[in-house]
Amino acid sequence: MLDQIKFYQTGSNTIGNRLLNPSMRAIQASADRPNGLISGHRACQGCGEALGARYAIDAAMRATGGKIVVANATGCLEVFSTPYPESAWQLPWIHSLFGNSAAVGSGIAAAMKVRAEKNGDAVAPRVIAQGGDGGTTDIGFGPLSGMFERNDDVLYLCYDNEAYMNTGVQRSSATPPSARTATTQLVGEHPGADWGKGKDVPMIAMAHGIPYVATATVADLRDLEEKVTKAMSFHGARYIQILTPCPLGWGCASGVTVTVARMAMETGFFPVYEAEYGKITSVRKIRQKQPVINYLKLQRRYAHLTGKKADPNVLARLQALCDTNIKNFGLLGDDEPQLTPAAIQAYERSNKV
Ligand SMILES: Cc1ncc(C[n+]2csc(CCOP(=O)(O)OP(=O)(O)O)c2C)c(N)n1
Ligand code: SF4
Ligand SMILES: [Mg+2]
Repeated sequence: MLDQIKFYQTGSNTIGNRLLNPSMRAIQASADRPNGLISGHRACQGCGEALGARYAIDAAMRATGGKIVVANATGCLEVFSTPYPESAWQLPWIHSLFGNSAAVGSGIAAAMKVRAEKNGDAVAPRVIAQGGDGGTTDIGFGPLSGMFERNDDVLYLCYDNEAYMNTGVQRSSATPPSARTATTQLVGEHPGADWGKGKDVPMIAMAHGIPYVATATVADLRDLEEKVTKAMSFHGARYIQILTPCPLGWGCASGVTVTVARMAMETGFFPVYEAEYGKITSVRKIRQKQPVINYLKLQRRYAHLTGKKADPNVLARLQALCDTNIKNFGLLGDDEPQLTPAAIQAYERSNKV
């Protein structure tokens, strides 16, 4: 038992609340509070993923009376929360492979259902599968689509930081165009990530017609909590994609994580909405519309677009992308969303101009 809290790495015995005398544990570690992810993890300062996971999982715990099991894909969230032999999770939690957390979630949900039926339990524990954007939009995409198609009783949470952060900031299918990553360098005629590539997984999830799909950001944590709570009121496949800025990969100060996420919403860069059975049911309106440059200039991954040598055509293209989102999702004033499931493909194409 350690008797002194240290907030720095000390080999394999780095501090974890579970190793501390109960009187020394952080208040968040109290068994009476629904704190799924507690102190002792090793996320970078200002990590949007740690913030998002904390609020999302706590909301799910509250909604289910603590009866949840979480399957977590490989990625920053898994790595920083479970430094062997410790864990910062205070709930049943399993590390799947990088690409199969949706499949592991599906399997657990099936097993829980059978067990509850056998035992005559009124309710079975609920299941959450989660992962980063790489694990979700790329390598885990097949199992995720299978989970949607079978309508398995799993809530999938994608923590979207728009690249493979844990392995050194490589491009994923969620990396926005023109962003610099380790694999989309500032070279050639079109520096940064290519245009015309990538996947809009919330839209793809909607096209599966599953009960509930939503997007959220860490700039509006109450909205995130409400969406997770609502997701837990449905059975069947559900999907929430949470924009979680990564100070390291995005090149922003650790103190502006929430500001950057808010700017992603206020520019229309990241539309925030929810949908039931393939139809948009609500959108989070822009409160104070911002030009895209105000979002870009907070991040060094876009430094080539904010200095004197910035290409005005690329900036205009990024602004057009935001404007298209604003129009399609009805993000301003009393505008209605224009997207229907049938229009999703057209939307996909229009965002790739
Ligand atoms: C099959 C397989 N391929 C590659 C890896 C290496 N790997 C571990 S984490 C990771 C990146 C995760 O990116 P993402 O899912 O976006 O999560 P983030 O770290 O950004 O939160 C990769 C490529 C692996 N663990 N397993
Ligand atoms: S690299 Fe990014 S996602 Fe990973 S722990 Fe650090 S801030 Fe979080
Ligand atoms: Mg990622």
